[in-house]
Order: sequence, then C-alpha cells, then structure tokens
Amino acid sequence: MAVDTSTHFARTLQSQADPLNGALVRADFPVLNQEPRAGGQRLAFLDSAASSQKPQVVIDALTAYYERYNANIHRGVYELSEIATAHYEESRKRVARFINARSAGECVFVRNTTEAINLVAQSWGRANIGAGDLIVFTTMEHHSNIVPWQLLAEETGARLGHVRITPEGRLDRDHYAELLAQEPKLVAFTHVSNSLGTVNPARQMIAQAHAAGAVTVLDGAQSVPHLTVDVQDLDCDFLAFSGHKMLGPMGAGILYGKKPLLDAMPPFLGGGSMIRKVTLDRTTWADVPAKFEAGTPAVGDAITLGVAMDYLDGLGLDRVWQHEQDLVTYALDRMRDVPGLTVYGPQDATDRSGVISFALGEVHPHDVAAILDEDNVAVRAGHHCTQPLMAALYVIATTRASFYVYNDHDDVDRLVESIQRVADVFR
Ligand code: 7TS
Repeated sequence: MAVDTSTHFARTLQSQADPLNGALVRADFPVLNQEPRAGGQRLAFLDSAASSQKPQVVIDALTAYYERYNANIHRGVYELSEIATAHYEESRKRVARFINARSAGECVFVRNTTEAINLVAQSWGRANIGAGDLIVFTTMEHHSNIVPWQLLAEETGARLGHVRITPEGRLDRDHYAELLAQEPKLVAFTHVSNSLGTVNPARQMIAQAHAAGAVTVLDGAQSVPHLTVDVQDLDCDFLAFSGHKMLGPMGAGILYGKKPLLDAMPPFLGGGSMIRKVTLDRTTWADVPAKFEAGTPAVGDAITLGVAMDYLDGLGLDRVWQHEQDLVTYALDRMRDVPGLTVYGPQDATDRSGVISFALGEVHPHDVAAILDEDNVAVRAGHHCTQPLMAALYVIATTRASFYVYNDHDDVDRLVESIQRVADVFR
C-alpha cells in the first residue's frame, strides 16, 4: 500500500489489551475535529449506521491514489496502469482476508450493499427462480433487501414470505421454521438490523435454511463494520456489504459469493472488462470476479477500502464490538431515566449492536432530531429505509442514534442531555 497505516495507530497509541478509547480514535478523524459552531460544542456524530466518517489514513490513501497512480485498470500496458491494477487486486485479497473468504475470486467489487443484492437477484435469481417458488426475507429488512426480491418475484411469478418479528424486535424463529417448512429456494436476511440494532443468529439461521434446501443471502451492511464476520464459519452463500459504513470511501462495496455459485451465474451488467470474446452475434464471459465487474470500477475507492480494513484490524474488531457494547449499555441505562422515552428493539445490550431507535412521547422524531442538531448532536430521524418494520412497530418513523469507534461516553451524555432538553421544551 502506498500509505503507511502504522503511524496512525501510533497516534492513537493503544494496546490491543486495553479497551478502545473513543476520544483517542476520534483524533484520527478530521471531520470530527473541526472547530465547533460559534459558542457550540464539538460535533457528537451519532449517525454511523447511515455512513461512517473517514480516518486521515483513508483520506490520504485516496489522495495518494489520485496523486500517484490514477489510471484505468486491467488494460494498460504502461506502468501506471499496472500499479493501479496491482493495488486493486491486492485490495481484493485484503477484503477476502477480512471476511475469511476462501479466495479473492469470491469477492466482487460493487458500489454498495444495494448493488450487491440486486446483482444476486438479477443474476442468480433469474437463472434459478421460477413461477411459484418461494423467496423468504424478514420484516426487519432494509428496503435494499426487499425491493430486489419483489422485482424478481414480479418478473418470475415467485411467491414472497416474510418472517414476522416479536414485540421486542427479534425475528420470530417459530415463524421462520414454518416458512422453511415450505422449502423456499432463497432466504435473505440482515445480520444486524439498521433500525433496531438486533443481531440475528445468522449461523443458526443459515444452517436451518440450508437444511431446507435454500440458498442464503446475508445482508452484512450493519455487521461487517462492527463485528468479526467469517463467511466460512457462517457458511452464507452470499454476503453483501458497503465500504462507506466501515470507514471506507463512498463508492466501493462487496458482494461475496461461494465460487461454484458465482461461476454458474450469468452476468448482471454487460460491457467492457467482463468479456472473454465478443463477436457481433455472441459473447463469452470472463472468469469471476471480472464477469461481474463490467465497465470502469471505482478504482481508488476499491483500493482504499483495503486501507480502511487495515485500520479497523489495527483497532481490532473484537475491541470495536466491546466498545460499542459498552456505549450501548451505558446509553440504554441513561435513557431509562428520561421520562416518556421509548426505546425500540431488544431492551438490553445482549444481541444488540450500537444502534438505538427511540421515541419521545408524542414529539415528532424529526423535531427531536432537529433540536438535537441545535446542540450539535447528529442523529437520523425517519423510517431508515425500513417501512415494513416501522409498520410492524406501529410507528411512521423513529429517531436513531448509532455508535462507532470514535464515540465515547461523552457523546452519550450529550445525547441524553439533549433529549432531556427536548422533553423540557415540549412539556
Ligand atoms: N442493508 C442495511 C442493513 C443497511 O443498513 C443499509 C443502509 C443498506 C442495506 C443499504 O446500504 P447502501 O450502502 O447500499 O445504501 N442503511 C442506511 C441507514 O440505516 N441509514 O442510511 C442508510
């Protein structure tokens, strides 16, 4: 890699044996170290579930790419293109190590989770799903793990089944078993809910789905950035995730697929780079992963995703998870003291990531978020692209705070004090 990440770990100077220190990590993130608005406090950024901030080392790596070896890849015979190609393929290997894929060839660079899931639906789906076949997903999915299956069902005449949720925001495992008894062809579910923080028992659910004969798609958008995800251990057939939620740039995500499945699938998009031979009548395809990377990819973003993974590994994924567990436990504890506050999803930190969706009495979630913004506390309000989940919770929207590596107890205090101020304003 063109950028040495080790100096940045020296700056945060933490032993892997100590718990993660959010304030020290924050020093690596320029966006979070800007001068606050006049008279205001520093930014408490609590919207990493939407997109994370980027450490200096990632920004430097992206700049280094454009300054030193920007070129199209896999086609130049000149040195610059060869360097860019080498870094791009090196990053793919880095990705494979991060999720413990058997080979780099199982990792396809895409733009984001949405594109990864659409790729599976349009390529694997059209080749394998027929009229009357059952596709199962869950009530807690992000729209990007719902709409592609609806589009596929409309095209093929397939049926859709949706796993219900329990009142505390977990998947109803009995209902899941009932749906599996109908022998679905495909089961798609999120590892971690972006709206509730619920961590689903992916390993068990995948084993159950396989026993029923289904192919599995795991949405890792909210898990890969926060906990160790090992595709061989989980045994998922496909895994989709986005680089921008894990300290990486906006334009690179990953579709992991088991090699035999990817090999057998037809292309998703047609064009340059994905071909072996083109004649005016007929085309043969390149091997995976190139078969699924038509056109010029986001070369710099893909390379820099590997740097973000280096940085996260430097912090240690286990410590990242512990850190978020600590923050969410502290936050849930403090939020219980605010009168009229409802927290959705599992009520303790067990099986819960660093995402907290809440409501404050009858106050509109957007008003809550707008008043928090006055205090420079950044949270998201809305349906979080999970409208069916909101319907199941009987709400239109929630306010959501989400934690990551650069947050600390001070951010939680700021959040709770600001919510308290909202409560006072509306009393
Ligand atoms: N799946 C889950 C579980 C997500 O949380 C998101 C994004 C996606 C898929 C789609 O990711 P994308 O990178 O393709 O957009 N979630 C959110 C969110 O919670 N707020 O903004 C985006």
